[in-house]
Amino acid sequence: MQTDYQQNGYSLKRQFFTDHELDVVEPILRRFHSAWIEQNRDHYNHQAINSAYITHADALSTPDRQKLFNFIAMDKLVSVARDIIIMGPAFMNTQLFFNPKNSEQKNYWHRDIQYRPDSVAKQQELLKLKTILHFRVPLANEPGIELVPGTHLHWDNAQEFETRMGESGRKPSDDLPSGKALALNRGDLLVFSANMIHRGLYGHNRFALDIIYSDADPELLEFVDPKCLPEPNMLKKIAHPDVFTATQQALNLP
Ligand SMILES: O=C(O)CCC(=O)C(=O)O
Repeated sequence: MQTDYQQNGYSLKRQFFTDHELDVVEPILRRFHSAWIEQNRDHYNHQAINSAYITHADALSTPDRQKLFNFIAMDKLVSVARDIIIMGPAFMNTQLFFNPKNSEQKNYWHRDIQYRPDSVAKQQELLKLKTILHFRVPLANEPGIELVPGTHLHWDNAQEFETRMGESGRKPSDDLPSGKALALNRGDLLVFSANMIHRGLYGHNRFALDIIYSDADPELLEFVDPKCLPEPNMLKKIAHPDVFTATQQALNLP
């Protein structure tokens, strides 16, 4: 029998995290966010909806990084990642998603692979070969994510493609009849393929951590900043250090 993920490209697990688990990391993420806004004021004021590289050695104190790494590689989360990436997931990055400052700003349908410098033919080929997963961890209730089920494996129909590309009079924010909106609550976990057609739904006080895991593939991991990975003494305290060492090995890092 196919799993939810295999069939639809996503898996939604309600009340996956305890309050305590979230309470440990939320203050760290909020501190990061305040500092990030200070350093990126112009971008934040004009269009930002996310930040990244939260685990960078220059971004957090050592105890805060350790707590965040412990969260990212906790047993039950890595177990979900392993069920999907059977060969073993590799840590790619982290992102924080928040509302645009301008409440009129529109969201946009996309596949993450469309931002790579690959032809459409190559993107279609990559779809079936490479897995990148977003683990969305909402810290507050949010309108969530809208996605087009099954598009982790199949290409767009004409309307989906024109919308995503903003062609033939369509805008990337136009509704798609094939879209499925998944409202999320604090405590839920949504795992979805970065390859599939999706868009963020802005509103409420959204503040979500996305943990990104992928195949241990150097091509996918090429933009990993080594300073976002745990140092050897931190690895020893993590439940599943292999998700980080997989990244180091794929990139031939010391
Ligand atoms: O939540 C959003 O604004 C977009 C999310 C997204 O595109 C992603 O996680 O790849």
